[in-house]
Amino acid sequence: QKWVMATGNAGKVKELSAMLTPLNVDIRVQSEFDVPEVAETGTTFVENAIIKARHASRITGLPVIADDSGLAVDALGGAPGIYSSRYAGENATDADNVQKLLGALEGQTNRQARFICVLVWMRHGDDPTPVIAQGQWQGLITQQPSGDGGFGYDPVFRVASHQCTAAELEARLKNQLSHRAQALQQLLPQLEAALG
Ligand code: ITT
Repeated sequence: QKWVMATGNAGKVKELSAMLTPLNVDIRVQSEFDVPEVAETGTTFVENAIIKARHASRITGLPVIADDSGLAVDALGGAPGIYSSRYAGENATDADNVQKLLGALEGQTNRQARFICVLVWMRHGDDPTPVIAQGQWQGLITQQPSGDGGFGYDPVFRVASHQCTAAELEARLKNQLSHRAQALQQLLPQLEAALG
């Protein structure tokens, strides 16, 4: 069994690789196959995950797992949402996005937010029954960044249960708690059923 991970995000690759180890599947990254970037033209996480999975699967001819995720902040009406990776502009770094977020929330007392992750797995590019799962992770946006683990908005995402930011969690712990971990937990039983 060989699958491709349809993502160019190194943080996702690291987390998904660790979480998928027990499956005993040979998981490859899409960069090995020169999969070009595809425009994420969907209006939902589900649509964008399907677009990325289908694209990579058509090019590689292999089963694919894709991840579309983001941060939804209550006081910003759910922004940056599906635009999380380019919140501060097309070539924004994680640090740029974090700064833009802290600026947008300046003086705001409602710091409630959640990470959302949709995982899609499909057998081939024309698979009419892709396997889809979602996970969410509730937290609070801090006043300043702290910690250097994880990626993206982790340094400003406070995990109430552990009284620290997601970037201060041990990688293993983040992989048990996160939106991505919760999506994977939903995905696994469906995958087992689909794979027989
Ligand atoms: P691919 O499309 O190639 O997978 P991407 O980074 O463009 O990579 P998305 O469009 O799904 O992927 O955007 C996800 C963004 O949401 C990501 O860049 C982070 O800013 C944020 N994000 C998602 N999961 C996160 C996590 O676990 N911790 C922190 N930030 C996260």
